[in-house]
Amino acid sequence: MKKAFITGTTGQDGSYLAEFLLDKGYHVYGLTRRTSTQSFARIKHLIHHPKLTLVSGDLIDQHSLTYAIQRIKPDEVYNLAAQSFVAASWEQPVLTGEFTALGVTRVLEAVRLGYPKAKFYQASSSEMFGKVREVPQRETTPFYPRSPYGVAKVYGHWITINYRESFNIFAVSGILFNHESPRRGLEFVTRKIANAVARIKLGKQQYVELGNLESKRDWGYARDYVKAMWLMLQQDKPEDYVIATGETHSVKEFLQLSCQAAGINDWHSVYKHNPAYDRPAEVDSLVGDATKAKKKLHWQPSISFPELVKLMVEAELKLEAKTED
Ligand code: NAP
Ligand code: F7E
Repeated sequence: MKKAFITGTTGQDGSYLAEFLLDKGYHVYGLTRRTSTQSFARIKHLIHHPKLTLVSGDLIDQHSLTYAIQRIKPDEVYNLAAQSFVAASWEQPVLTGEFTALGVTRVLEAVRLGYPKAKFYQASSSEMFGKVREVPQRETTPFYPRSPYGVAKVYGHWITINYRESFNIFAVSGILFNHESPRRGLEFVTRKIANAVARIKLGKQQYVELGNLESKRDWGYARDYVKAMWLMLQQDKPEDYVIATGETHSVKEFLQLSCQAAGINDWHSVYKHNPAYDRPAEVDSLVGDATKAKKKLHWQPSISFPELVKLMVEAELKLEAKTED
């Protein structure tokens, strides 16, 4: 039986990846950090699974990581934990660097010292492309990050490549473009819109306050993206891959389609601009070229952009209908 160690198990991607690997028969060891209230909402349906073991630790605690990997001897390590909210990275730039940048080195050190045979996956991000140097963005496009988060991810990306080249570790970096789902954090724009639109439809809220409606992202479905992570670790050679749909859409389009999906005729009537959500430096437009992943991993997205929006709005309508404020 294969063993996988996931950091960030309680997050959007970690929860889908844990499900995916458990379905494949893996024993999954999920790193969780101690908090005064538990953050297990996304994995509550898995908690009693006989092949899921939660392991206590933190990305800033080297010993907890090295000890876990020494003990578990996992075949695969997925480093998904991070301070992942771009807007918060201007408010907490040092913490973002600790978790999202140096945290990667700590997990790599744990692999190097604890079990160097493990294959390692790093959750790199399209935010590294920032002020884009090429359209669409691919594995060879130069980086120009626009936030402390993006800068931290560039560090994580290169230290992963460095450990591959220095220590011969099977370390890969997946450059994933935005991927969404009903398990997305409520602070991210897609879930924020889907949730607000559902609440407006049900009469629980009047409007949604947003920042820049013109920014464009290449949005895919999180379930498809965790499969790509696994595929990268099943290859003969460790290589880096861009994972994206190849389509770009604006925040405005996401809002319009969400309103349509909820049966709200005029999106203007439910939207207000709030400059508090504008960013000090914006990433205006991203669109990825996943040709390499399609060719070598035989990976492709399973749902379209309108289907993703509909799926998210329908999930919020169900959720909001059964919860009281
Ligand atoms: P997410 O929902 O924000 O989950 C982040 C996870 O990291 C949570 O489980 C969180 O634990 C954990 N974590 C944060 N700080 C930690 C620390 N110091 N020690 C241990 N665990 C810690 O993020 P996501 O959307 O699933 O993304 C997964 C990874 O992919 C992240 O590295 C993100 O930066 C990257 N990424 C995401 C996207 C995307 O579109 N989703 C695209 C490209 C790259 P708690 O539950 O305790 O907070
Ligand atoms: O913003 C604009 C905002 O916070 C998307 C993370 O998973 O994907 C994510 O980063 C866009 C930006 O995601 C609001 O200015 C307008 O242009 O949903 P977001 P993100 O910053 O693209 C990448 C790939 C990651 O790696 C990250 O971890 O939407 N926007 N109005 C807004 N954004 C938010 N959050 N809230 C607003 O009200």
